[in-house]
Amino acid sequence: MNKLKQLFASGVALIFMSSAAQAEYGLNMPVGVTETSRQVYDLHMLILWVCVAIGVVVFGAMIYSMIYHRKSRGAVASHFHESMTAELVWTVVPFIILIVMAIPATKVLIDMHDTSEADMTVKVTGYQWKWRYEYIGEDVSFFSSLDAASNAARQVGSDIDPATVENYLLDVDHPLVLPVGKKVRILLTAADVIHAWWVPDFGWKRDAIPGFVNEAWVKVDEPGVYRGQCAELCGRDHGFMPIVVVVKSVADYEAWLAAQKGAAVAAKLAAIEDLDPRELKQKGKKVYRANCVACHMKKGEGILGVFPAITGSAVATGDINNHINMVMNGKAGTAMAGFKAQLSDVELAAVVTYQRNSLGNKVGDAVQPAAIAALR
Ligand code: HEC
Ligand SMILES: [Cu+2]
Repeated sequence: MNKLKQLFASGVALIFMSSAAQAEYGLNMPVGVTETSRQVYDLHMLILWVCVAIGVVVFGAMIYSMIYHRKSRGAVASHFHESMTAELVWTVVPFIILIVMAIPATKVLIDMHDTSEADMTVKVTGYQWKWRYEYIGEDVSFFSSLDAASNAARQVGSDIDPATVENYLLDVDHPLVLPVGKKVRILLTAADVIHAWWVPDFGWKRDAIPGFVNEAWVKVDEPGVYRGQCAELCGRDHGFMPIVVVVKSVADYEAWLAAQKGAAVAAKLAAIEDLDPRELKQKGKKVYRANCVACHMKKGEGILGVFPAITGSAVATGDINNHINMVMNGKAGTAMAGFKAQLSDVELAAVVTYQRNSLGNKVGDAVQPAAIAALR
């Protein structure tokens, strides 16, 4: 009994004390920032009130009967077996109610799925555990991972208090950027397991399934920052692949897009240049922290029996070509995915060099971005 009381008390405390967290929770669903999300909200309210009306009628009749026709008052149950009228009424009335609800619901669903006449298309691919955004026809694409501050605070044994991290677990390094007021068609797929792309303010959620392409669209009315998360249990770090969409004015969006294209060209140029091994190692550490620690762990110790250690690994201290091949192409049938598509030439060269000369390894060699480019 005492245990139960304790449990109840802590539950109540949770509800009332965490006022900061509470501010995020409303009782109702959010109205959102798109026409679709408003339609969904209106539909939700309509159905809610239909349910309330049905509830009032049904429970009203029940409670009335229980009070005024109870046995102690001498009430005798009436018998109306096989009453044609009753059968008709309780078949036809719910049927009509269902039709009345289905008409607006179908209309909203059709609107939601109508991706025609879009102004632009973005392809979204789910990875364990990050998102990739490709601006179709623009030659701009990038990965979007959990931001460094959240990532550091979430590690086991980290001495950073998550409460001090702004937008903890809800921030990314590279947000999806969209123009305001444009209809954006979104194509969804995944590269490993099933993920789901969900931004509550947009009013929909869609699965990202390997081998399939799902479609959706969004047209945001207000510039702003909208946050969401992967909504499909997709493995160990499922809770660490947030979504951030930054909606900008059309002019700001165009400027951003142009800057991205410039950065892509700069990255290609950088890949031609040879880098100092020290610089490679420094860059490699960042790449490792962002892409490899989840499995191989911060100090390269791995997880015994699950993910091999990098420290002293035969691959990371052996033939460099073998090592490069492992990182670029992964190993089929294991959790070691190929990073060829995810990382640039510089990043791949950096992370391989880092693994060979850090995390307890001291091979002393390095690989240059140009060598990686030649292997593509
Ligand atoms: C999702 C988990 C996961 C992530 C993330 C991951 N790896 Fe691996 N890695 C594995 C597994 C599992 C193996 C063992 C594959 C096998 O069975 O040979 C492996 C093996 C390796 C090996 C060979 C180690 C050995 O001695 O067998 C290297 C090198 C390596 N990974 C590098 C990387 C790099 C570099 C990154 C980041 C860019 C990375 N890995 C990210 C799971 C992962
Ligand atoms: Cu996911």
